[in-house]
Amino acid sequence: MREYNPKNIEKKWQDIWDEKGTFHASEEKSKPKFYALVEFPYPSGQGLHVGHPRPYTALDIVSRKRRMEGYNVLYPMGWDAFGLPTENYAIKNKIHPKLVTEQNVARFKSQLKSLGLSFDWSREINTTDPEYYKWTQWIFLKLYEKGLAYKKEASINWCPDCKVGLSNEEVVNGACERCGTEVSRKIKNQWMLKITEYAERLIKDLDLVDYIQRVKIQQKNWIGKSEGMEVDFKLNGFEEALRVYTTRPDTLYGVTYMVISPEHPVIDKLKEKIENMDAIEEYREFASKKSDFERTEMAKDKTGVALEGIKAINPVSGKEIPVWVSDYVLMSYGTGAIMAVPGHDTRDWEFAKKFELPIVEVVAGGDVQSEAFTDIENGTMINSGIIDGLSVEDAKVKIAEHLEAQGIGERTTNYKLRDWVFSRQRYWGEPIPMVYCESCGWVPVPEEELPLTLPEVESYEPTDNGESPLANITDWVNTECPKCKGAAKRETDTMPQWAGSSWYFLRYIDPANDKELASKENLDYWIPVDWYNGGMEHTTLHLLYSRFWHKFLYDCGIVPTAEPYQKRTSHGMILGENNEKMSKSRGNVVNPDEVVEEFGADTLRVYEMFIGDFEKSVSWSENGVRGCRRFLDRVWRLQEILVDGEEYSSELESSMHKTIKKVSEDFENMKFNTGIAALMGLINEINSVGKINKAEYRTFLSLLNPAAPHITEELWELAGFENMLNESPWPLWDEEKTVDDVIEIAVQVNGKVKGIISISKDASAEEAHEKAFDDEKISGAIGDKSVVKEIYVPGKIYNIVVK
Ligand code: ANZ
Ligand code: ZN
Repeated sequence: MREYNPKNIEKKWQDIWDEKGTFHASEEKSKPKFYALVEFPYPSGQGLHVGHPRPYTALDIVSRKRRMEGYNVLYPMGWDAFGLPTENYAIKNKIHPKLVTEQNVARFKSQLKSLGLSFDWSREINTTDPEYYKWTQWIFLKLYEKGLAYKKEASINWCPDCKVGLSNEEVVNGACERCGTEVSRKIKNQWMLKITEYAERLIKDLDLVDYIQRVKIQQKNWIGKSEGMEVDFKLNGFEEALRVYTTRPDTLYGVTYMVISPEHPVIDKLKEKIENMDAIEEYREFASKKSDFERTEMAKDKTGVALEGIKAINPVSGKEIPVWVSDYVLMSYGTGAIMAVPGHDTRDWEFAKKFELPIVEVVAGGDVQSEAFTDIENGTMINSGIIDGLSVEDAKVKIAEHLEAQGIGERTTNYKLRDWVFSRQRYWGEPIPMVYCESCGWVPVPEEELPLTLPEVESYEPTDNGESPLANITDWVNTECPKCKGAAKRETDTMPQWAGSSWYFLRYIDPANDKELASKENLDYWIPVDWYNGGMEHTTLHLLYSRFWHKFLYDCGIVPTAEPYQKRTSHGMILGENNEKMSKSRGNVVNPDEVVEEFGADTLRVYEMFIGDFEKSVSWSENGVRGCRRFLDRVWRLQEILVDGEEYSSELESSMHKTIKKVSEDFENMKFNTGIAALMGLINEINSVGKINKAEYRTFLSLLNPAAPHITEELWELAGFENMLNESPWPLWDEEKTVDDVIEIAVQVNGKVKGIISISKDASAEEAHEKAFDDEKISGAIGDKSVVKEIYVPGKIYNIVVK
């Protein structure tokens, strides 16, 4: 027997698969389909990280298993290649970002290939390819046509280091997601996408899909649906009322002052009457420098100025209250004005303490002078006029009806979600296909002229005043108005990196189509994606954006389903040996190439699946890698004890069925680690029996194949088995043979035998309970009486006491 040497076999099988197109999805649509998707990588200069193969191998396992089960599987891969790191590298090294991208893609691709992942490489896509971004631009034009893309002067998050506008989603704890620099504000004219129009559907349609719970929760929290009321407060001596948004109209009697945002337009309208306009202007200037994050941070000291000369009237108590300007109220949420209830809202309380404003208790139970009492959902109203003595719940309804009857309030819904800032002042992105004409305004580039390609430029560096480098290419900028044929200028902003990834899963379905983004026939067959796995860090960005675009395309009649992904799962991170995040600066980065070189791709694959619970973060362990290699060495040596036999032997029969069941179920349920552990357990048993027959060997290799495709294919060939292993059917199990020594035990209800159940002699109490309560005679005997006690004596009897 030859020794196990992955170097001799891994490349060999990869070439065979490539040559035969083994993993190409078929155009033939009679078979059931399975569309597995993993997030396509950003081809960074660092090359593949050991974190990448974890999700890729996981869905590779499922894809390989499904092919063996007879599915037509689409498991594609491509490159999300626009973006800042490449551009920054290009600027620094004076090389075109296109070349940087090409080099990085080549490296990533050869790394992925060396792992034996069963991607259909014939469908590879790249978001920076004009034939691809033609359709990204086309979708933008559709959005524009339907009124969902608009240009707006907006105060945006600005990264002074990257010189780029950021969406709220790209700001993490007040800092730029990419470079960590503190984000400031800048007024810019930006393209915006109306994702808010889809807010409700983006929440509601989560009911249609099978996402892991934490993903659904994060999506909902990000959209942030809030139900409350808008209430008008009269301003003393003025026509105009000040409208607030509140989720707690029940606390209306506890309102002791109001707060408006520094940007609130009412300030300018009341300018003449405000006695301290200088101080207000000064405060506005001060607030304009802060990001929304800084402004709303709980821990920050509260600041503000009262509007002197202005008073508001509490609409239920008739009391006069002051109006303050403070930056903890944002213009972009609700109405930009609030009614402050310091007794029951922490931020209002801090503000009231600082500026010595009255604090009134309106829900009983706390000590509002020393702390805001916020735990009030089940409280009772006090000091509250017409709602005094009511529960909070009833008070909300009564006050709402009262305000609505008087025409000074209405129930409304608000969302935290903001429209998507879609402009970037950078070079390396999709040009936004719009032209500005002095007489016609914004005019879309005609569809036939797409793709609108990036021009060649000398320098990719953004200008300091925040214009895109494209603004300097006058040849490109100056153009003709598509409408009036007069002189016009092109938009010089480009799209954000999230654009290309918002629809890429559709392009894999028909990657060479030059008439449509994908044919209807293909979309009808493949969509939705059956299983999409990706990082939790993409839950509020990419996942939300792509669901939005998909819904939009659904409304346009282009895609067949309201949701793009039927199932969404997420993997944990791989950390360094010391349990810290792997990073260059910590010097704890493990390079997958080196692991493949030393141990083989199959070992890396098995290890990454065996390392721990797929959903949890785990730390790398070289000992663990060695352990997995030893397991594969033992698999290799099974050849030595291979004997004839086309039926499972009596010694191994039950274990074979149990393992098939376990591995089949675990691989479908993301329990890759326990699936592999079952195979390790089986090999121990085989070794203690001292032989494995051909039937058993076929099954064993088939079960291990999705995780370790090279070694198993080689052993299959060495054994002289028919066909290739990946073309063989997935093994089936016989449920009865998975049950150990079944015995019958009596079930008594209040001391009388009411039924007999068949159960394994060492079944757990839960299993026994389930069997007993499933039995019609026994459940009939229990009827609607309540169970007070259950006693299970394994192998003997199950007693139920009812009353
Ligand atoms: C009175 C009140 C009493 C409030 C109370 C809360 C608790 P969510 O649930 O996040 O929607 N608010 C409204 N608009 C705001 C803005 N533009 N900037 C900052 N805060 C704003 O929060 C809604 C609550 O946040 C509203 O209900 C309002 O304060 C405040 F015991 O009104 B509440
Ligand atoms: Zn024109």
